[in-house]
Amino acid sequence: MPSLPTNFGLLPDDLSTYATARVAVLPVPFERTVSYGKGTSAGPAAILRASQAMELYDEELRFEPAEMGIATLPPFLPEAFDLGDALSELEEECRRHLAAGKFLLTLGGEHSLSLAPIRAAHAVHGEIGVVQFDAHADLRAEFEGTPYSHAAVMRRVHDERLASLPIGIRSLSKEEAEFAHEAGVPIVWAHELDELEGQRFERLLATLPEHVYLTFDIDYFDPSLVPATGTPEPGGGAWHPTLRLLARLFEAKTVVAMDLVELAPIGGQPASDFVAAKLAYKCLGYWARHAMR
Ligand SMILES: [Mn+2]
Repeated sequence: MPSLPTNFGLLPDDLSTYATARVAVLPVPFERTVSYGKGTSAGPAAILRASQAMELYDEELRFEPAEMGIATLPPFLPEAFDLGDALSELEEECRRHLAAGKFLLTLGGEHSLSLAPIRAAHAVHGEIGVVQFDAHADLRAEFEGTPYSHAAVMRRVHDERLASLPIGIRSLSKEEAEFAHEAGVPIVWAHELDELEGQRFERLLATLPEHVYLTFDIDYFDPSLVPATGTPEPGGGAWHPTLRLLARLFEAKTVVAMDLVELAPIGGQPASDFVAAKLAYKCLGYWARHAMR
């Protein structure tokens, strides 16, 4: 077995030292409430490993995003048994890095963890909106006995009175659909993705505050691109159109932090791991272009 990768992008010391890095990568191999396929706890290590084989030059942006400094933190696993307490531990950890002025990239792990960095970003940056790329609405009041389930994470975000923009949704219950309708959650369904770019996306972005948190569930992508996820759904997003949406999001808004969750690596099929690593690095590049202009 290769040793556990601990450095996103396999960067030299001068680009991966915490004190000077603009970006902090926090691996959170957290898996408590998954419903179907397991394995998201192996997600962060698989993303880090794949990231070490990436080219650091971004041919679209024409610079090396790694030059802004990307420090990878030790994996963080909350200790509390109680899910709410565990999320509080993680929130505290996230808050430290945001307060230190870092752009925080949290690597999951299951989607339930996103509530912690979202709350931390809210505390540190004030009013934020939450952009969610996902196959699932995750708007349940609770699921399998806990309000902190992965299937309820965006309902908790709604409870925090934060504006949200879910993109690529194609799986939800009748109750979630009714809730979204009544609460005015502006869901962009997966079957509408082809018509999203342009005016509709601009109108939706305009409904969000200047500061935005991005939560990216890898099952947003079509399973033909990313089969390695616990609850795959057909009809998801494609690579380049998604990058164009992300580029515009990072250009139009100040994205203060993001997470990438729900990768459940499949042994011998590294393609999904590389999609996740490259997606993270593309987002860091879009962030760098915005932050350094
Ligand atoms: Mn999902």
